[in-house]
Amino acid sequence: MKLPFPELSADEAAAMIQNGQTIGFSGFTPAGAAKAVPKAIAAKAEAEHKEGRPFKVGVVTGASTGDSCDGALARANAVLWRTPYQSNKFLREQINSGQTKFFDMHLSQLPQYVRYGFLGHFNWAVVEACKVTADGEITLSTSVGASPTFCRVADKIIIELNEHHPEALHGCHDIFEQAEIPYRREIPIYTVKDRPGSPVVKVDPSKIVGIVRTNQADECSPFTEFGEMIGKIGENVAEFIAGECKIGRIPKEFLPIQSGVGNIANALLGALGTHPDIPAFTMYSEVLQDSVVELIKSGKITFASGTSLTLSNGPMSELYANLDFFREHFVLRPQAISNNPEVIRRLGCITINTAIEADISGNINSTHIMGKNLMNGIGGSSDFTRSAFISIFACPSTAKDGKISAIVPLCSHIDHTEHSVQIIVTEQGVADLRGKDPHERSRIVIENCAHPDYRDDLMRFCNETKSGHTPGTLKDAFIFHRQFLETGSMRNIQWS
Ligand code: 0RQ
Repeated sequence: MKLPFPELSADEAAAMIQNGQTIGFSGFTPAGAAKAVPKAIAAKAEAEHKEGRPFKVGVVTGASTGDSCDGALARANAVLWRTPYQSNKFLREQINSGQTKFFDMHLSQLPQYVRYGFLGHFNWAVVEACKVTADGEITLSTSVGASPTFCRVADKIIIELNEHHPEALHGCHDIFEQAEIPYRREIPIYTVKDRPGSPVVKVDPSKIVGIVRTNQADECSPFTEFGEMIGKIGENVAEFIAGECKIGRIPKEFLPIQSGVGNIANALLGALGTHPDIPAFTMYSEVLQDSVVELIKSGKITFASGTSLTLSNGPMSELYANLDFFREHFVLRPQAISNNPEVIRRLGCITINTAIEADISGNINSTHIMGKNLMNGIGGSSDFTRSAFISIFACPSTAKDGKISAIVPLCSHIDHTEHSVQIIVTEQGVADLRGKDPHERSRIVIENCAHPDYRDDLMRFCNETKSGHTPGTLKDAFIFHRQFLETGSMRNIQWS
């Protein structure tokens, strides 16, 4: 159908964007991320830089994006500032070398920051869609993220109309935006399936300055086969949850699961799906990864609510080929709703996220390496953890061929404090921290989760002093990290 909006090439769209402007791009992970326009903006930046002119833009998205957005823009040195999350190698280098300003944010809060002007003026919203109507009804593609908010606040909207995504995705989204503060009521979601919103983002059509037609799959990589270590972590998480059901601490109806991003999270969900004592379950999560498709097919997941379908090509093709079946089993919501603490607390979610390191008090570092360099960002992990019914963090007990202990005296950066973290799981076992004081916690974490190579040194740290509410001393709190930075290994701590 002929639309009343100008058809633009990606280069024509990029030509309208000026140095220093702020752009809200669609995308939550590579799912539904804008692809053609950011690539063209990167090419424009390179051309401008060649001419000796400055060109950088503020880049805001739902979460991370694909290589055509974060990768291309970072390689072109075109990112002035970036929030709320990223996972791109090139952008990470730019951030850690100080060339790009990045601030880490809770994903549920981003839309409100944008809506109330905390991040300044938004010139552009560039959003991927599978359908748009003349009166400004946009059916998004594989993610919702913060796109409704970008469209609401931005001066102008460019739509990447991606034919790769079927128009039949219409009806798979539930776009609910809260009323203005202070006139808000509760969010009317009482079960994971509830849909208080609309299937489309409604915008003033006069703001749509052009349509860029594309035909490109999301840039989501398939997961690698996971090894014995991750398999064991999955088993430990599943056994723990099954045990909680048996004791009756999880109600017999079971509770919605949230699971984080990456290989480990994908594998953990798979382990829950195959455990004989865990009943069929629902998800109230943000990222729906490959294992969700398999588990919906097998009937182990009965319904999944998220903000993105982060699927590699195989599972995505399967979902599209059987959309009539799958549409009954999932919904995509704005990240302000998928990650909303009010709903997470009400539904009683069991949350499972991945840690970079955990300390003996139960604090978690999800974002920074050796207290300095950013890995990805906090993402939605805290939105879920802080409001969870049961909050779980999982990771291997060591990293970098065993030279790093993931269990340390004190985390080198803290994203989730001991107050929010209930359960820590490694391949070694499970530390249940509920109702324990700091001295008890430290012993449980060391005995159940630390790798045997590191237990004696961790225990020595605890035994340095018995006084005070927490074990150990400030003097040696970073002795593991200091030794790694000096020698390349945390093994056999040289106590001074
Ligand atoms: O390094 O890439 O050089 O090999 O960190 O670690 O073990 O591959 O784990 O891919 O599952 O990611 C926490 C980063 C885990 C992720 C994190 C090194 C390790 C490797 C990656 P290499 P793995 P994963 C909601 C949930 C925050 C956001 C979140 C994350 C690399 O899960 O970003 O939870 N979470 N969102 O070698 C030094 C240590 C290390 C270490 C691991 N202790 N010291 N390096 N590594 N532990 C979803 C969203 O919000 C979108």
